[in-house]
Amino acid sequence: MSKPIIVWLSPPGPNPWKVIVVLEELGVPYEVKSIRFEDLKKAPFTDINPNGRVPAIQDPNTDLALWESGAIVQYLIKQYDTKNLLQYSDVKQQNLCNQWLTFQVSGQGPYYGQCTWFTYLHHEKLPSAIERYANEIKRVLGVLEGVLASKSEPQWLVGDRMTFADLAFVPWNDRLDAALGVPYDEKLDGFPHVKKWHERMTQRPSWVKAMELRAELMDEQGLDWDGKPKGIKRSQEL
Ligand SMILES: N[C@@H](CCC(=O)N[C@@H](CS)C(=O)NCC(=O)O)C(=O)O
Repeated sequence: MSKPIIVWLSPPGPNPWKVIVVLEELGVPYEVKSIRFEDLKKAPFTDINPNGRVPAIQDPNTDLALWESGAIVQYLIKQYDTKNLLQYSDVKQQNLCNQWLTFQVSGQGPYYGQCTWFTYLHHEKLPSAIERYANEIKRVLGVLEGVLASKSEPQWLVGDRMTFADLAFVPWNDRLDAALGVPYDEKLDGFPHVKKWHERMTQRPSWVKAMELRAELMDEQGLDWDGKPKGIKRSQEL
């Protein structure tokens, strides 16, 4: 049995949950270091990730510290997915999985993140910025919808089974309600294939366990599900 991998995370942010869900799927032991957003740009975390963003991992089995969720997922797959549970062994499908992971880290996460920022956190209401990022989210969802719709059941991004490429999209798609300011159950309305694909993954024990852990860690930091301090109802009260 390998020694637990240390995962640095801040519970409200979606990116670390990509790493947790992959570790859960692979059954790799891990330990969480949960830190507050305001401590991300300070030591000791910046000694691990000079960019001050989560996730980051430290793997005592290989003496490797790594940051950037895409690099971490690729590492975990290479090092710990010895039975090809979340990947394929042939070069074509391997690289298609990497393509989707790269699209997720560069084309999904940043746009969803910016939309959330301009919707809730920016000091000025800038409708044109919110509109730009909301439109980009819809465009990204449209790309996923078209690709999934063209596949035969069960629909996955690559081949005929779930891989790390599919799982990588879950955390940000699950927070679409916050990014778009819509009810949780309506966040994927208009994208039926994405919705089914997303729900197939969020019903898995790996995601359920990850979200139970998130709830626990949010509670520990006095935060509600949406990241606001407990007791605050609207972002204007912050
Ligand atoms: N490209 C990075 C993005 C990481 C990222 O932005 N993480 C957010 C949490 S989801 C964060 O640390 N935000 C803190 C900040 O913006 O200061 C990755 O995929 O790991």
